[in-house]
Amino acid sequence: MKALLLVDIQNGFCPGGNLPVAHGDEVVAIANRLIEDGGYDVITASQDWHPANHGSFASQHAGKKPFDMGELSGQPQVMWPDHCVQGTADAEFHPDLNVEAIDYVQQKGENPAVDSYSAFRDNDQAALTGLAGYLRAQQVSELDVCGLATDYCVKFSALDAVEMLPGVKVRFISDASRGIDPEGVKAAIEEMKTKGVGIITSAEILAD
Ligand code: VGL
Ligand code: ZN
Repeated sequence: MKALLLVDIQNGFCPGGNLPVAHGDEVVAIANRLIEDGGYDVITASQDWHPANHGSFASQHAGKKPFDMGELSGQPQVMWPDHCVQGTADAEFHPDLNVEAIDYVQQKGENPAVDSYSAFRDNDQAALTGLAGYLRAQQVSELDVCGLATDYCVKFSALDAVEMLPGVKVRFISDASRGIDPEGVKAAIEEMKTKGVGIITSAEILAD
């Protein structure tokens, strides 16, 4: 079975959102085309879903501004602007995303004491989400990953897929993804390549 994982295609990461990724909204049309014509058996999506007091928010740390480095439960942590707070418009999927086609939504980042870039587990790797179990139950053998942001949640999700789903072929769809920091995006793509993630474009998938 072939699966698609759409990472965090939410208002908060699109222009006008609280943690906007440049041109983040441009992935929506490509994601919809992949859903429609990508030949996938299973469509999954992750949703960053933070409580208002999440510890990754600079607002929760005296003297910290967004994008400063700080600490969360003893680990280095980027201090983010408040974003994707549960129940707010910022946390909703982009309004043009074909959400009816999504078979499984994995919410993440609900524990205020740890961040969760990966759709598979928290950053401290202690608590797992249900996504790996779901994909195993669906007997998925190929997983394509795309969305927002390449240098954070997309990268960590793809790397965890390689590690947690042995035997599954994992690919990153570059044109269906956008990142926060251009240097970070380059490094993320190099790291994914090195660690066994295939790098492809949507054209290669849609041409098959
Ligand atoms: C993300 C930073 C904080 C992401 C989520 O979706 O890449 N980045 N929370
Ligand atoms: Zn977040």
